[in-house]
Amino acid sequence: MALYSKRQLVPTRQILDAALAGKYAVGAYNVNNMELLQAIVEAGNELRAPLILQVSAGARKYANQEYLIKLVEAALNSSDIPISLHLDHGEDFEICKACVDGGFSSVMIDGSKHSFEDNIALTKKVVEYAHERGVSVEAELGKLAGVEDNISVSEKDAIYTNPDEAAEFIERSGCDSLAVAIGTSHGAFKFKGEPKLDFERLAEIKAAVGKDFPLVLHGASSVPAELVKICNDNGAVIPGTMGVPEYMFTEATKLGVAKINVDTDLRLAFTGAIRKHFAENPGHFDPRQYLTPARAAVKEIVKHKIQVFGTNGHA
Ligand code: TD4
Ligand code: CA
Ligand code: ZN
Repeated sequence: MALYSKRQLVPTRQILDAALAGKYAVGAYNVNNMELLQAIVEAGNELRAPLILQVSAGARKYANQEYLIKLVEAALNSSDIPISLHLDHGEDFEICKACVDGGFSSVMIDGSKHSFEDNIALTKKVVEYAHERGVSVEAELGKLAGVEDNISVSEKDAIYTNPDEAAEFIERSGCDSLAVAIGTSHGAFKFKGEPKLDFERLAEIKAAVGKDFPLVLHGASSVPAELVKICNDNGAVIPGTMGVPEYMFTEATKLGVAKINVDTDLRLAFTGAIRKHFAENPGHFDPRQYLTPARAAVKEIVKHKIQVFGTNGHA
């Protein structure tokens, strides 16, 4: 379905194919309100970077899908970079259908909690509905569980993505991209001890699925110490954080990762700026006063991500 904007969304698979060909990755940034969206789109515009905007079930519940679509229409009209709109972690056919019908350019069906066969069947059903309407589909195989430092080989085999299964899954489901489990997890507490991703496994997955198939890295926030410090220096209590070190994205991108999901870092930037503003201006109560620096902080972190992922200059 077309949006009511002068400019239209770009199919996500098109953005990902260009990223694979150009050997860079595209950040997928979670959108929950107007300020986050404006920050992300301004960053992409300034650095000439294609963008994937993603909306979770939680975002739909918080903001209402219709409001978010209208905001994205406004963003399209105030930018000239390729933008796609993606459903993040759709858990059943119905939510995927609602987003396809609403005009999204891709949906994720997250069937990772189901058996291999049930995940294939569910993904295939979403693919059939979405492809008929020009919408691409991301699927997930393996579990993004919080990972301990000393995870054993047999535990890894149980939760991480199996390369041969990945190839079979893609072949049978027809999905356009695949989220892989190689040691990342959502949130601000990703590792105990040394951060470690299973790049050997990622290389095997890439070899099994082929070099032209885009892989997706979830739970990819870096949780920068500076951002956590701004929060904690201004009243927050967020100890023991750890994210994915930035140097790892170069390796991941070489091994077929074309989409990198970032939410936590945006939350930290937004919240830190608000906390700092209130600490310095206890008398303020106009939302525009504290949301202006919050929006600026998110724009700055997104610009940084764009440079780390190598997305700049590709729009
Ligand atoms: O898929 N995501 C974003 C997860 C969004 C959280 O869902 P709710 O909006 O429902 O709370 C990621 O992979 C982001 O990973 P990150 O490392 O940023 O946590
Ligand atoms: Ca999942
Ligand atoms: Zn995710």
